[in-house]
Amino acid sequence: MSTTMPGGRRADDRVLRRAGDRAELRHTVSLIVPARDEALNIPWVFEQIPRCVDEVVLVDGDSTDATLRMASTCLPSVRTVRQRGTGKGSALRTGFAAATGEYVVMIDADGSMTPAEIPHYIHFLDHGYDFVKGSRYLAGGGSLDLTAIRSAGNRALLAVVNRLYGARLTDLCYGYCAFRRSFLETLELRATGFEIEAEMTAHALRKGLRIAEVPSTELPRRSGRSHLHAVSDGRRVLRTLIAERPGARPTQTKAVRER
Ligand SMILES: Nc1nc2c(ncn2[C@@H]2O[C@H](COP(=O)(O)OP(=O)(O)O)[C@@H](O)[C@H]2O)c(=O)[nH]1
Ligand SMILES: [Mg+2]
Repeated sequence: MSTTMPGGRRADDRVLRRAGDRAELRHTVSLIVPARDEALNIPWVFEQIPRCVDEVVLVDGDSTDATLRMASTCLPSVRTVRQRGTGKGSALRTGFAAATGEYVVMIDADGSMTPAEIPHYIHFLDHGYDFVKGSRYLAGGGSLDLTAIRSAGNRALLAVVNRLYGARLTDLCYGYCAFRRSFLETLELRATGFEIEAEMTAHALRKGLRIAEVPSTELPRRSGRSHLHAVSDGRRVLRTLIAERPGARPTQTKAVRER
């Protein structure tokens, strides 16, 4: 028998298992931050990291400025690792391999992504999704950083991924993502450059991971210049999407991976 509590709640509501109870379990979170010459931007990013993050791994790409010193001054508990290989993709893969949290979130170090959004990504992982990607095109998101050429390229590549993989995504080339670390091997990441974000999405789709998109607002990088080259990096993304498409012959996949 249950007794009625103030507000109409029943006493045994406290012990019954309810839908959504699993979300009460707290999972550990690693934040991976690839950085190459971002000393001036790191303080803005690090001072906003929310409490739900247990570990911050900064992956340095042979910075020639004070990136490493700035990182450990702003956040003494930061783990800094030197990337293996070159490019953002190599940096992220180095960071993923070093992560210890159950959830892995990746964020840029240039101040274009707001750390306050991290709990939105965690929310979807807590509720059963495996791979969560930010979208600048969902209602509630946006970009102040996309140039006309980048926006056109992103839309064209998005159309390719949706067509080849039978998906209905709203964004593709955006590096604010989160996933369960238990799926790291499943994701089979090999990309070295900026095509890593497309490779992650392509493999998540191909392997049947449960994918969610969350609205995200991209701000202009706070200082310094982008390391991305719209045309050559766009081409790498396209080659990756074609080579990794469902049903592609392994020989084709191998050819692109070895380029
Ligand atoms: N470790 C490392 N980080 C990189 C490399 N290339 C870019 N990044 C970082 O990746 C993030 C995104 O790069 P960015 O140049 O802003 O590219 P964009 O946002 O596409 O214009 C930033 O935090 C960069 O510092 C690299 O080769 N190594
Ligand atoms: Mg940027």
